[in-house]
Amino acid sequence: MSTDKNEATLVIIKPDGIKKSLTGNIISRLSETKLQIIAAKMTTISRERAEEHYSHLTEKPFFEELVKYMMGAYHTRRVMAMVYYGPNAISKIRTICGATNPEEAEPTTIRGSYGRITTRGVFENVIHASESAKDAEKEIKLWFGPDEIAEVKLYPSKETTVKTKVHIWA
Ligand code: IDP
Ligand code: MG
Repeated sequence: MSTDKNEATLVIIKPDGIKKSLTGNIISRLSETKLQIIAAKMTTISRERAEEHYSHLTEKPFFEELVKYMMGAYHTRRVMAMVYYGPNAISKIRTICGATNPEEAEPTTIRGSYGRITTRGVFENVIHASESAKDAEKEIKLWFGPDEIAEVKLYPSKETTVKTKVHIWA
């Protein structure tokens, strides 16, 4: 019997990945894992969300450039966010992504194939993937609400009624 634990992990195709038309290619590579995609959306990142997503890096000299990169200052404002789910999802996805520094990443990994280091000093490495179950929970909750996740109940949630303005088709 397999002892592999089902895990969820957050994947973001970063603005350079979108701009370079790598979306399909990246999803094809990640499908090698046989994991399930249980949430997916195209969205844009506010400064607040970018800063919160990378809150562990606020002291780094490249933090401001990283936030600008993620907000789309150099490519496009769109990113694609997804939740992958299944046995050992976190390490399976990280392995295909490759090392943080694209110059050190294995050439066959996504970051090794498509990443670059900019003259502004940021690793533009086309994809984000959660590093641990704790990070994944923080990140998934930052990017998705419970109703956006299909089929799997990942974390405790509660029902509430909200009165809010939304756009509908005119
Ligand atoms: P990870 O994305 O592999 O989990 P983190 O240390 O969490 O790596 O860093 C988040 C992002 O910040 C990286 O994906 C990369 O875009 C950028 N980054 C990390 N370390 C450096 C660095 O030393 N120089 C420039 N950019 C970096
Ligand atoms: Mg990280």
